[in-house]
Amino acid sequence: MKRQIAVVAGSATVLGVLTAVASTAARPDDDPVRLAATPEAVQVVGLPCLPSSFQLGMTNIGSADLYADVELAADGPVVLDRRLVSSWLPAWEPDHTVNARVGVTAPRDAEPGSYAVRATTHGAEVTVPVEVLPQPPKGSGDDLALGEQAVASSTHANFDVCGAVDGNTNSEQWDTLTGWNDGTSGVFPDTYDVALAEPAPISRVETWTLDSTRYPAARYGLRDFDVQVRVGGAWRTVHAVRGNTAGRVTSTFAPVTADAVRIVGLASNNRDYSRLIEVQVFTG
Ligand SMILES: [Ca+2]
Repeated sequence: MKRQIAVVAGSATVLGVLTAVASTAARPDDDPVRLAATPEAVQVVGLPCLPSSFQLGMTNIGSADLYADVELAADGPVVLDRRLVSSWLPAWEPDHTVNARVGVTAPRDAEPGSYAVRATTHGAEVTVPVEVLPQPPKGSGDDLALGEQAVASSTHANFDVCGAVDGNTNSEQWDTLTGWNDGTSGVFPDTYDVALAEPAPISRVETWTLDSTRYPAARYGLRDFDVQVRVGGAWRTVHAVRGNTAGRVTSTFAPVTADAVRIVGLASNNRDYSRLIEVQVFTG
């Protein structure tokens, strides 16, 4: 006991000392919780709609049920969507891992580099390396919508509103959260907005609706929709698409300086949902 007190004596506060001593006294040294992360390392880009995550795995390898509090901390510019994961961990046999999703983001001005997330509980710790990647180019010929903040009138529970700005246009991967599906079956219009990082003289929008082998656009894609741009806070239609059966629709128009783009879904070919696999915005 003397040695334990000596170890924590360097703590900055009296509260810290009391907490440390209390927890040391209450728990055995060999706390039977094991922590793991899947994947073991994470990459993140400092854009609002390119979220990363890992699954925190908590395993009780002991013979008694327990309640675990796992504290999470990130260094550098890395931001976590939770600081604490609490879970009841029954002493299942064989050992059973309980997983909790931890969202990882970085601000737009984050310095690219190597950082880490640490998850700790009594007697166990796991470190998750986090690589903050450089920003993708957003110049002429680049997709200005990539990773930017998307907002929709509604989003089906099985989808992520960011799926249609994640850079993936492959409809065959529709079920991997790379598409957006509205949440109001049979009710139109639906809107999907992307806010650009800054106003830009845009002249082309590529709208990718669902078009896979199993779900062809002619049966499941957006049939009627308006492409709009936001100028001075007002939405302006730059292309009215009607009777579409293609997976990709290119809208070109005279350059207009706008700070957001909206797809207004008016009807789909099977009359239930608006579905987008990607929305891309270009200045040229
Ligand atoms: Ca996508």
